[in-house]
Amino acid sequence: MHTVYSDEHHHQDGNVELFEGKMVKPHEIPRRAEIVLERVKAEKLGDVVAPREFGLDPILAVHDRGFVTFLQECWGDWVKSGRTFDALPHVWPVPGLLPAGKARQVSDSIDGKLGHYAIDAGTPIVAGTWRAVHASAQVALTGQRLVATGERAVFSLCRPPGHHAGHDFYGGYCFLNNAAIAAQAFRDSGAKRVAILDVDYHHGNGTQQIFYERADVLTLSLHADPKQEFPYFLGHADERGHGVGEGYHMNLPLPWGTEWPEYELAMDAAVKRILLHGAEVLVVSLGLDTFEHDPISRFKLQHEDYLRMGEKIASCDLPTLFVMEGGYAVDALGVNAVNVLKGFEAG
Ligand code: Q9C
Ligand code: ZN
Repeated sequence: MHTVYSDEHHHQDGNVELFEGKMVKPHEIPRRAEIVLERVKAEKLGDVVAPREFGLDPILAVHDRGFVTFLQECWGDWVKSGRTFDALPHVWPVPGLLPAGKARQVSDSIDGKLGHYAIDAGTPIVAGTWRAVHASAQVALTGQRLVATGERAVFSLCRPPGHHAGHDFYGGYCFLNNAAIAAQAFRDSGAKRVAILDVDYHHGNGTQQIFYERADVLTLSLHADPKQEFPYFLGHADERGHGVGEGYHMNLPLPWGTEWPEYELAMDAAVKRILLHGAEVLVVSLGLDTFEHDPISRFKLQHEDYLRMGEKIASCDLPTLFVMEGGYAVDALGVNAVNVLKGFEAG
């Protein structure tokens, strides 16, 4: 299996995130991608290739123009306003704030803009953020091209991750939705039916939002119950899509403490739904924060369980693009990620 990787991710290297009431060192760090790359090489998974450049068009096929411009210009505006440390929001336009019929306006102030586009204060923007997130999307798009032109499976080693980013919002360490951008590119290169399976510990709220009213891209997410866990406001089992998209989204929330036997049952339900969809291609949002020793998560999957997970994904028997998402037990991240890919190849 080819791995697509770019060193550009090093430009996303924040100093702080707001976590449990404290400003702490970010969990989403460059070492995450390095250790996965090291394991890919040590296990001889296959060639490591650099991304090609597909430009902004495939990004704008999924994301709002004003939002993308904000991401490109945020750091410059932040510095112009006299700040030197990481850009984080501290004020939000909650739904009840505006009177009925009054649309939300984008502020001229960078602080207003940050609150307009961010869903949390855990996702720092720094000087190199745009450079890194642009490259991460190109890593996903390059993997998409390789699968669309005949590879059975490709690993897009994306960093920063993407599944919390929506059409016009960012957060949860995510800026552009790499998996959604790749899924849309599959549609635009001729695939009629696409599926995105999200196995990150957290609900893929951005991916859900982007495709919620569409029947062509089936989205499925296995995650910690939003009643207990980030992103808190979305990811319940009764969110099933809307309009023509009704029935084309599937949430499988699971309780804290979930181990492989229960996780496997949820995966079986997801695989069944993917096959029913008649998907021609599968995109996997590959988060490894379901691991028992993940520092911010509370599922209990073990190293070997990721081999089983890969085999399960292979049972869909579809061309598959793996897109890296979360996972914060950094020392174990390479083993767990590559176990999924090796399990897939054996399955
Ligand atoms: N106490 C990804 O895995 N912080 N993002 C949650 C809860 C945000 C994770 C804090 C976690 C985002 C891609
Ligand atoms: Zn996650």
